[in-house]
Amino acid sequence: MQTATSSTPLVDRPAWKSLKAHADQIRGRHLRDLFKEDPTRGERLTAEAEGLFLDYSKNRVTDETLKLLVQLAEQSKLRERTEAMFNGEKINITENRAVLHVALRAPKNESIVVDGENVVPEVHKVLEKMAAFANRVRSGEWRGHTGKRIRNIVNIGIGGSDLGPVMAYEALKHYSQRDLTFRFVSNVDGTDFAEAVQDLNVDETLFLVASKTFTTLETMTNAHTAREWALKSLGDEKAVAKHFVAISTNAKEVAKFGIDTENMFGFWDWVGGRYSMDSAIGLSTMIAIGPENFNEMLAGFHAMDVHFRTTPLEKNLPALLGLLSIWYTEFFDAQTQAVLPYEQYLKRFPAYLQQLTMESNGKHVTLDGAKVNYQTGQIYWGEPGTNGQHSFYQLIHQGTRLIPCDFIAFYKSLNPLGRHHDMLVANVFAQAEALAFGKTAEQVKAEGTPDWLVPHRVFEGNRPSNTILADVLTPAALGKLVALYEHAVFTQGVIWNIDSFDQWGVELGKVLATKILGELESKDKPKLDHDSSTTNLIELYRKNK
Ligand code: G6Q
Repeated sequence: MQTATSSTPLVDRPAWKSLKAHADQIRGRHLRDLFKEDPTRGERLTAEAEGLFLDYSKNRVTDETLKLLVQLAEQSKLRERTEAMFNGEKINITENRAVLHVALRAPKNESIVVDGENVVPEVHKVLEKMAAFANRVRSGEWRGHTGKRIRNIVNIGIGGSDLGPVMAYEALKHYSQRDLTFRFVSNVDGTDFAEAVQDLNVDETLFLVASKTFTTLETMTNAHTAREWALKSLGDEKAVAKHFVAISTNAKEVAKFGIDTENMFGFWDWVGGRYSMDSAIGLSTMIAIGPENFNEMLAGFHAMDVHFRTTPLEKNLPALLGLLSIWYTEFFDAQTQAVLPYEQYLKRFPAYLQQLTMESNGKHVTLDGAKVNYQTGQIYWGEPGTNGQHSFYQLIHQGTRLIPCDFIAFYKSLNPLGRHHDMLVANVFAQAEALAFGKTAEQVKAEGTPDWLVPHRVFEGNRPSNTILADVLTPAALGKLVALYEHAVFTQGVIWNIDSFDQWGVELGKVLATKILGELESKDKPKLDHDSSTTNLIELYRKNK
């Protein structure tokens, strides 16, 4: 069963037309004036849920904008489509799959039915198996082939089977068991594997081979290299059972690799790679922080799921974030969105979001296969503050492009050291303020700046940002933050009427290189039938390799 999507093309929906006309007025207005006209704006244009506070007042919007954006969401059937997702309908239409990352964090007593079966008990069964295993590794009960306790965990995976685990490990390092070392190998570049294991003792190393399909070239190549590396020292094939576990949906391939399917942690086709950090793909996270913290993280995700599903759109954090990015993408020609966490532990968060957002919404046709006549898929990027301030912020402040920013900060630091945290947070507020209000020529002149230098020192301002604040970076807070963006991406995808859950571009990459690999490796140099550039590059490589 498919819940109806909006049958009216996006640009024909009444709210879209109204927004278009409205944007023509708003473009000429400065945030300085919007704030002057309404002294309560900074308190009013905020929303709070589950301990996340969102200040969206420094956006180029008025109450009318928000009203129209909410109407657009309604006319795009955001509510209906949200229900369809939560109810397990096959909303990933090009792969004919349900999209149920929300089931991965559903409490035990909930029921979510896919193809006639409640999937929640299955989810909890795997979580329990993961917890038992994680506890055995953490306590030292799980031993390697030579009887030594495991001290190193190496996750081998790529894309969705890597970015979530790395991001979560870094984000929650504070809560991790410090006598365990974690490494993440993703790239098919041999350097990644070589560097990851060069100082590790094989007796004490456990590999988690994380691959939904268990056929991904990079992961399987790294996994085989790991197997050779381990067996070179350990000798005995039996060692594989002690030093390798698999996280996959493909039991057949796992067995073929030589991993006992007893040591396999499963998940399901309704978990997309980039939405899989709460599934068994999160095993490295669970080993690092322990099952209790992992469950706290899941509870954080779930709290945001409930908020998204039940809160009116005007106060709905993910919906607001998603709608604001639609506003800038469609009506202000914004190409990119900066994500700027002022929290060192979130250093991999922008990279994680890049996949989540761009793989989901980088699509050129609607659900019906018609070419879109509007922009989709903003480019997400960013670095933690304050580092970014000393590099690319210049362009955000004084360049010619409009780059909406999401600032993320916490009231408390996990490492309170002298004045560090106040300084860090002072920078968040100062940056958002400077972006919004800028500095006029009069202000620059009044500082005694010579006339010729004035234009260079003027900041136009009127550059939008959101500020997201939370108490402290806990596992639950991380869960809420990730779910916030997951549902913001969903909101965007619904408005754009695209399939946010397939990834044919990634699939293409998985097969493209195979043919050329054969041509690079073949001794008898087969005849090439590529374009002249590719042919030339292949020949150069063959000659010089
Ligand atoms: C995510 C994508 C992609 C995928 C990787 C790894 O949504 O589908 O990034 O996660 O290509 O795939 P496997 O887990 O199957 O190895």
